[in-house]
Amino acid sequence: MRVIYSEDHKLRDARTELYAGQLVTPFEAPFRAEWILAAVKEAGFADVAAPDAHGLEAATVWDRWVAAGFEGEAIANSFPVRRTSHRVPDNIVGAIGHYANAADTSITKGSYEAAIASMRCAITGADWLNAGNRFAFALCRPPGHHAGIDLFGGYCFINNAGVAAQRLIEHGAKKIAVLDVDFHHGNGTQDLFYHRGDVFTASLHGDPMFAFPYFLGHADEEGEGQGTGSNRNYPMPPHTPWQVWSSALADALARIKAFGAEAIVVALGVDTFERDPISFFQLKSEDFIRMGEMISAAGLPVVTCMEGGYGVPEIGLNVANVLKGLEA
Ligand code: SP5
Ligand code: ZN
Repeated sequence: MRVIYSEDHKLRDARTELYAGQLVTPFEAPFRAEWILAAVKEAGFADVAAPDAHGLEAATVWDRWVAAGFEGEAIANSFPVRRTSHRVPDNIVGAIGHYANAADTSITKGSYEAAIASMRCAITGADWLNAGNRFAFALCRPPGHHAGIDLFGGYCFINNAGVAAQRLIEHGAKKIAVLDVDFHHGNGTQDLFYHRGDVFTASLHGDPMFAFPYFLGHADEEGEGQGTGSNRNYPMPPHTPWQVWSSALADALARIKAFGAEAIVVALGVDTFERDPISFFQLKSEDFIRMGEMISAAGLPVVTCMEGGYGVPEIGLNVANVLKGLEA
């Protein structure tokens, strides 16, 4: 298992998240990646490498926000919804709203650079598979699975797992699967591949009737056009335990095999943990070992990209347990 990690994740260190009507310290914070890195090393995963360099274009959002004279972090408060125009406003508040799918994610100085570093980890992880290896763990931070084609939000800016899948396709794979086990629906990833037949997307998550991202993730979303049948959602209710969750995983893996995927990109959130502060499933630390074992039993190369998992010290152990299960 190669672990790919960049210190540049620390450039994403927002002070504010809009949560419960208040600006709170963000759940998605630098300690997460540090705790996870420490735990995977502690568990014996010592092959840690930096990501390769990949293009960095200039981003202007933060500079435009500062130039507007605003003192807080950049958060949109107005959005295109029903019966509105698709034009991108010149005004920076409107422009951010145009590209946002949630207002929980403040943009800050350095956020873009961190997002690019996170994406580089995913690309380097995919390339580890392209070089003929079976397992890579891209310790991506910030996460990516809520980032759509032209949308950010849910703590995500660039869809790292989606980029990894595309990298595998561009290296010659005909069919790839993205398996999203984060507590939240992978709405961004679904958006990226919804009309494509070469990438199967499956997401196991809190039912959007009760959980973020609320507006996508229902069981009847199956893909469209060329992508018909290549998206599968497993929405599950509050308090879902491993016994129920794992039968959804078994179904997803069977469909990934039937689809003919040549590799799996796992979008790994450990916010399914019973004590996660913003989620409502009941997985225990030892369940994450079983999760890794089940995914491994599909017999395919696996690049795992880090997504969510918050607040509690167990996030590191839970990630390490998935990696252990994969290699078992
Ligand atoms: C990558 C990822 O896991 N993103 C999640 C973003 C969730 N942001 C909104 C959080 C709202 C949570 N509300 C839960 C109430 C718990 N009492
Ligand atoms: Zn999540």
